[in-house]
Amino acid sequence: TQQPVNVTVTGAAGQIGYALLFRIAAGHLLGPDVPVRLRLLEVPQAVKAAQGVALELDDSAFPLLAGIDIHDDATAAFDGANVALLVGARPRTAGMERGDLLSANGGIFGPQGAAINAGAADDIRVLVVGNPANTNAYIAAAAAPDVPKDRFTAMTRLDHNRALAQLSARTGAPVTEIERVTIWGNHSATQYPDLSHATIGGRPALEVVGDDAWVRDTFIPTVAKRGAAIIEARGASSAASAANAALDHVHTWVNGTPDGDWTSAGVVSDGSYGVPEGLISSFPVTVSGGVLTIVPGLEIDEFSRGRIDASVAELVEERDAVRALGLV
Ligand code: NAX
Repeated sequence: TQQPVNVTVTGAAGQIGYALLFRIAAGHLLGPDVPVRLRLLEVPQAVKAAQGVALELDDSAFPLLAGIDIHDDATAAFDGANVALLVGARPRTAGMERGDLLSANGGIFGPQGAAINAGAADDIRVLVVGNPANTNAYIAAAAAPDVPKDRFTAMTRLDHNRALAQLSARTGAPVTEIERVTIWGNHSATQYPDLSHATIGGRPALEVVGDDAWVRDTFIPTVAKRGAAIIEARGASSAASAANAALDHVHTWVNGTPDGDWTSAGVVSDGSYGVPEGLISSFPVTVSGGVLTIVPGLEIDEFSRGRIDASVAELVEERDAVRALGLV
């Protein structure tokens, strides 16, 4: 029988944590044959709530769940971790300046990166969900000099899935027929959901849609502002869909992308598509043998160029701000 895979989840007592942990334990992260040991990291004041979640995990009698440890110390929580889902973050509160937000998160993701560097397993894969996700991943990677940079990723899979869903609703095509949708840039309102390479049943998606104005004026803003629409409707931010996207991200990272298709993920830039090297930006990526590769050589038209550049400019600003604050 296989050794359990150690999965560390931060922010375990939060709302995404509550939607995520039960599905990990049910095998939706790594598959139905892989036992998992959950390592929950929380701030001290939320440890009791995390213990409550652990009681419910116990009560689910998941056959694949090999154990649960609860920590308020990052070094212990990441020791031996194979997969790390960094969900807990400092949210922006009213009146908070960007510098304060980045500083507060630097104080979380710097030490967590250092703890990953110190003790995670050699095959560690890190997904940052907590916002600002791209820059938090950048900070964590910078604090982990001994871990290959390509093991740090930021989540744009929720945006990718939202794009699939919007395109499916518009065209009536099932999501399974839609391929090669891309989210570029930052996981923020500046992101660029790009249909210019997408296909539906093998046909160019833009041809099937046949309405550039819809793409520009409805599709792109609907995907980019979906988070706000969920808050407006639900009175709380996306949780189950975010958890689902985190599972999809890691599942794809481990199991690969289907032939001919790709996914979207925030990965360290190699300078492709004019994105400055080292930034964690969303790209179209394929996965084979557990390795993420930015899809090379796509043609970028003028509209796409402007949208990618605008989102990447925001990432550059965030990077410069965390540098100026001495966080990296
Ligand atoms: P919650 O506020 O419900 O939960 C966050 C949890 O993190 C809390 O229990 C808190 O105690 C914990 N936490 C804070 N600092 C911590 C630390 N240093 N170590 C360990 N735990 C810590 O937020 P939730 O709705 O679960 O969202 C979590 C994060 O995901 C937020 O930053 C949110 O903005 C981000 N999201 C990112 C998405 C993405 O697509 N990348 C989409 C969903 C979500 O908005």
